Amino acid sequence: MQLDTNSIDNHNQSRLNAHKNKLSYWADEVEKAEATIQKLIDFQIAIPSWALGTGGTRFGRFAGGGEPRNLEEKIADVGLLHALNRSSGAISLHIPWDIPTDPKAIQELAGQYGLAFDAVNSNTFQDQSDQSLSYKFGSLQHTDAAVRQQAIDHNIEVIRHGEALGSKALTVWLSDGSSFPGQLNFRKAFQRTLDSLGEIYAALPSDWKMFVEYKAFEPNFYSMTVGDWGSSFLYASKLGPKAYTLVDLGHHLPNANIEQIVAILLNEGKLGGFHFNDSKYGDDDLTAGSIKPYQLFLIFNELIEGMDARGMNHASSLGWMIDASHNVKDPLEDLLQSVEAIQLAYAQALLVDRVALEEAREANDVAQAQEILQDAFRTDVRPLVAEARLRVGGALQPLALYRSLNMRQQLIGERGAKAVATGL
Ligand code: AOS
Ligand code: ZN
Ligand code: ZN
Ligand code: ZN
Repeated sequence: MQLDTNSIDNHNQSRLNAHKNKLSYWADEVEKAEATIQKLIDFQIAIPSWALGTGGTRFGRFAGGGEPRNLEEKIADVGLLHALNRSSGAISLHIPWDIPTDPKAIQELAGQYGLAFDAVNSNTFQDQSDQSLSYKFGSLQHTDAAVRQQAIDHNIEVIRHGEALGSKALTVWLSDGSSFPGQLNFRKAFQRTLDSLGEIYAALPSDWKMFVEYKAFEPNFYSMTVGDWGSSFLYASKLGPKAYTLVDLGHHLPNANIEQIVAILLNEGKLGGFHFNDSKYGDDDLTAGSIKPYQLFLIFNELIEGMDARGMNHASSLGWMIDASHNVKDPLEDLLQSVEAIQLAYAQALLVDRVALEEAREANDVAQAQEILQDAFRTDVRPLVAEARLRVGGALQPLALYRSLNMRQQLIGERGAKAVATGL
C-alpha cells in the first residue's frame, strides 16, 4: 500500500492554520526554533522489523490483522511510517526472521521508500528447525566448542546478509547466562564469550561496527553473561575500536540511572547506539516516552552535551533504533508514537541553555540547575516537530492521518485479517 501525496497535502491543508498559530509562539525565538527544526529533519530513527507485528507475552498473542507476511511487506510498512513522519528512514533486520533471498531486489524496494538498512541483528536465543546443535545452555558462552562455532558462523552469516543490503553494523544480543547458582563458571563463560565475539569481530568489514547489547535479566534469571554496561564495555574495549556498547532502555535493574551510564560511555567513545522503549518494571518494551518521558529527556540531555563536546554529528554517529512491541496497540500506531516521543525528547534537550546550566553547576546552584532542565522539559515542542515534518513532505499529525485513511483496514484488505508477522 502506497500513501499518495495528495492525502498528505489535504491533511496538512486542513490543519495548517491551527499549526501556524501554535508555531507563532516561536516568533521571538526564531533562531533557536530554526536550528531545532533542521536538526529534527536530519534525525532518523530505525524501525525494527520485529515490531511491525503485534507483540506477545508468554501468556499469549492477540494479532490485529493485516500484519506483514514477509520482508517485502515489512519494508512497505516502514515505508508507510516514513511517508507519514519522514523520520523513520531506516529498518533494522533480524536474521533468520528476515532473510533477504534476493538482496538486490530488497535493496531496490527499500530505496523506493527512501529507506536505509540499519544494524542487522543475529539470533542465537532460539533454536531454528534446520539447526543441528541447541542453544539451550547458551551460544557464544557454551561449554561445547561446536555450539560456539555454530553461533559464530551464524553471526558471520548475518554480517554477510547485512553487507549485501548496505548495513553498517551488527547488533549482538545474547540470552546466554544461567538460571541457578552453580550452573555456570562465570570466568569461563566470560572468556568463551569474549573469544567467540573476537571471531565475529574479525569477520567485520572495515567500515562496520559491532554493537554489544547488555541485559540484566531474562531469559536467564540468575546471571546474564553480558548483563550490564560494565560487562558490555569490557567486551567492547577488549574487542577493539569497532566494538561499542548498545543501550536498550529496558535492560537495567530497577531505577538505574541510565543517563549517567550514557554520559560515561559516550565520554569513553564506546557508546554505539540505542534500543528505545519504555518500561515500568523490566524489559517491558512499551512505547518510548509512555512511562518515563523525563528520563528520556534526561538521556537526550546527556547525549547532546556529550556529543557536542566530542564534535559528534547527532544524526549519524550513533545507531538510533526502536525496540518496542507489545500486545494491545496497532503496531504502526505504536511506532508512530515512539518516534514522536523520541523527537520530542531530542527537541526539548536541544533547547537546554547549556551555558546557564554549566554556570549554575559550577556555582553549586542546585535549584537553578533543576529549573533550567525542567524549563526545557516543560516546553511544548510539538509545533517544532510538526513543522519539521511539514517541511519535508510528512504529515502534520501522522497518527491522525493514519487513522482517517483507515490504513489498518486497508492492510487487512490486502493481506487478510489473519496475516501474522514472522518474529517473536
Ligand atoms: C532482547 O531483550 C533484546 O532487546 C534484543 O534487542 C532482541 O534481539 C530484540 O528484542 C528482538 O528480539
Ligand atoms: Zn533490544
Ligand atoms: Zn530487550
Ligand atoms: Zn526491550
